[in-house]
Amino acid sequence: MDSLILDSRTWLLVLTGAGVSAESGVPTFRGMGGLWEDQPVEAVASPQGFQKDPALVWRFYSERRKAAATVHPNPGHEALVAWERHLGDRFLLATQNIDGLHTRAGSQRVVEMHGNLFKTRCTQCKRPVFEDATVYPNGAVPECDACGAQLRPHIVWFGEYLDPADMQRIEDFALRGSTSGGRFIFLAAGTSGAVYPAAGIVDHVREAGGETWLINLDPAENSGRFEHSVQGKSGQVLPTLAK
Ligand code: BJW
Ligand code: ZN
Repeated sequence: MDSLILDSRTWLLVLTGAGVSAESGVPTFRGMGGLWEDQPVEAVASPQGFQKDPALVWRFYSERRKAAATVHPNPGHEALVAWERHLGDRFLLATQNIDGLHTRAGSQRVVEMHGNLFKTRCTQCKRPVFEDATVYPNGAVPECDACGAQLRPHIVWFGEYLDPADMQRIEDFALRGSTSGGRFIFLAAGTSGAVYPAAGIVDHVREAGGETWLINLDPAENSGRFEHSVQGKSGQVLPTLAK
């Protein structure tokens, strides 16, 4: 197996997906067949789905809040914390996961590209996003204290734009890494490479001359675009990968 060399000239951008939380007991997206209660996830994870049936959407996220509150980070999360300690500002973790497990494990330089399951925001007013682990009772749609409008989960749904500040942070890091004169490495773990813009990061990194790695249990949709590929569970591979 190739090893990943992390030395004093290495810049490392990591992208994680649902597979990294699988060993903690969080079901992956495509593992569920992209279905929830027999309907496509897009029906509950889209602005159209929320407009049509906000109570159903809140039930979906309330159930996931309940489940995610009982799980714990695994050795894959912990390996990323150790790499960050070693590399400091030459490390950035972009995660598609909304379960907050990276932060709970101790990762600090984290961009939550698709939002956070334990945050809520107003659909209408400028009230800031707030921490919220509430499991709303069946059929309930919470309302904003400031303006009375419906509240929604702070999640990036299908067809919604990612926060431009998050994308900027990833791009800035990639630019600094690729022009540093050192080695710029991009490593994706536990992601099927099916959802954009995350699935396209590998192409940008290669254009910028970076080295690319994929750690995944099954072949990903964008597997062929990575130079190094290790098939396996992230909780087993990540802790032994770096030299
Ligand atoms: C393990 C493991 C173990 C298991 N160890 N591995 C370009 C082309 C075509 C379409 C588009 C495009 N650009 C944008 C789009 C539209 C869309 C999109 O990408 N659609 C695709 C389906 C084609 N993208 C968007 O809508 C994005 N917005 C956007 O681009 O705005 C601009 C725009 C607007 C309108 C039109 C066009 C552009 C936003 C995407 C946000 C996605 N959000 C979701 C839902 C969040 C809600 C929620 O969680 O409730 O985020 S989608 C869902 O997929 C979730 C995940 O974060 C995301 C990625 O999934 P991930 O993490 O890869 O998980 P899985 O389950 O797919 O894979 C797990 C993998 O792990 C598997 O491969 C296993 O083998 C592996 N594994 N155990 C290691 N132990
Ligand atoms: Zn409001």
